[in-house]
Amino acid sequence: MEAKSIATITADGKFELNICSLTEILHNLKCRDLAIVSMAGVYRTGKSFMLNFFIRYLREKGWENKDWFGPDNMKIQDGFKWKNGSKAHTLGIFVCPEIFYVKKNGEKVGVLIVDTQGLFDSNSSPDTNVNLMSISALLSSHQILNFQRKVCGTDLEHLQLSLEYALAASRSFPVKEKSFQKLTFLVRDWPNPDEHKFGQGGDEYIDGILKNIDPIQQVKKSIHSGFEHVNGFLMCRPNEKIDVNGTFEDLQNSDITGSFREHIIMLVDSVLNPKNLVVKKMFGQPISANGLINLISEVSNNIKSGKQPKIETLLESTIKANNATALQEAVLKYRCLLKRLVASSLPTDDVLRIQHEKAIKQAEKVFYSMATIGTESQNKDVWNHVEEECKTYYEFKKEEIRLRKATTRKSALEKAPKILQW
Ligand SMILES: Nc1nc2c(ncn2[C@@H]2O[C@H](COP(=O)(O)OP(=O)(O)O)[C@@H](O)[C@H]2O)c(=O)[nH]1
Ligand SMILES: [Mg+2]
Repeated sequence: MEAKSIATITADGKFELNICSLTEILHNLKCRDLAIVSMAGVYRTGKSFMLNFFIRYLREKGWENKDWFGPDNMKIQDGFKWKNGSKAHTLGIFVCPEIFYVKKNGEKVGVLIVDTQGLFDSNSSPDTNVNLMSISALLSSHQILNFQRKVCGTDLEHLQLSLEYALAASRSFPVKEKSFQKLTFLVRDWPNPDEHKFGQGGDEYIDGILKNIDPIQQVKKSIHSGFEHVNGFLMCRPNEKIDVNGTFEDLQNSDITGSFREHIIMLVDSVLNPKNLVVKKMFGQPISANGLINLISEVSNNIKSGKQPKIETLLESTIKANNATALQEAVLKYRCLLKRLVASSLPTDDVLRIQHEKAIKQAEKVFYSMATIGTESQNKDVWNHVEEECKTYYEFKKEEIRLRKATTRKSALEKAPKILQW
């Protein structure tokens, strides 16, 4: 299986979104909630390498299977291939087309793994960086930024530009929740374990950076007002066999040794164990797959026309997509309830009307449990549409029952003489 590209940087440095492949992947989604983990960073810093372990953990259900890492002779690249390289066609956002299902608090959640290649790359223009980072952040519920040895100020400046959306959101709307959810700074080959220990020592390290360095004060503000949770993770250096100058195609489990292996296991569990997974939300509300596609298309259209997408537009399209899903679900609920009654009997007009009234109440419950982000009047407008659709269906069923009753009467009359003849 190969990664699917959902955004690429063309040879002349333009940013192109391929929304169809995202739609294709999400089309088969078998649940409502999504957790989207995205790893972004400079080329050749071990991102794809690490994501292979993410996929293995999900496939092997690592949270309940202590042998998920597999036998010594298992290849690192086992059954899944990320695009490698620094050429234009390998820069962009890639998604593992397999959605992994896990149970979190009793609910089914679909997990999607995303690899963002070329962020903060010296070859990419600042605009490209902003676009890549924005799409990656909008798409994901957990954004992991991968760095070599340290987190530098210039990287954070790029980051700050793309977090302007989040800032704008908190200023323009009475939405209390932050736009984005979790941001992890992952540092590879961390050289100073005496200062900050490997693994969770990354939390203090990141706190220190965000606190102390003056020129990036604005970054600190953007990050804290944009993301609900910010943390860090420091990885130790692997053995010489695993080297940034080589490839990992021929490497196998036995090459991943000691502390490096321990920290891979620790990191993967801290991100993907269902109890740690972050369900994707937008403005504090879970967002449907449709909503997400709608949102990304909106951003893509804005990028194409050279504009930075405005947060107002994003919020509007999130509300629209969310309400459209609420409408569909409410009408579906209504239809199911009515169908169930009609399938088993030919009810009288009165019985049908009573069932219609009950079903409308149920549909209303479904609708308002989902339509939670729009204003009262926006939601009321959409609810009126639900009511109209339900009424049309009710009239249709009423007519159907009338016709079926007439047919039954007719055939009973036709059969009657035959029975008499017996
Ligand atoms: N020094 C070092 N090299 C790594 C690490 N993880 C993976 N590598 C190696 O770095 C090279 C590039 O890895 P890759 O995952 O393709 O990088 P990407 O371009 O960021 O996706 C491969 O040869 C990996 O084996 C790490 O933590 N430290
Ligand atoms: Mg890669």
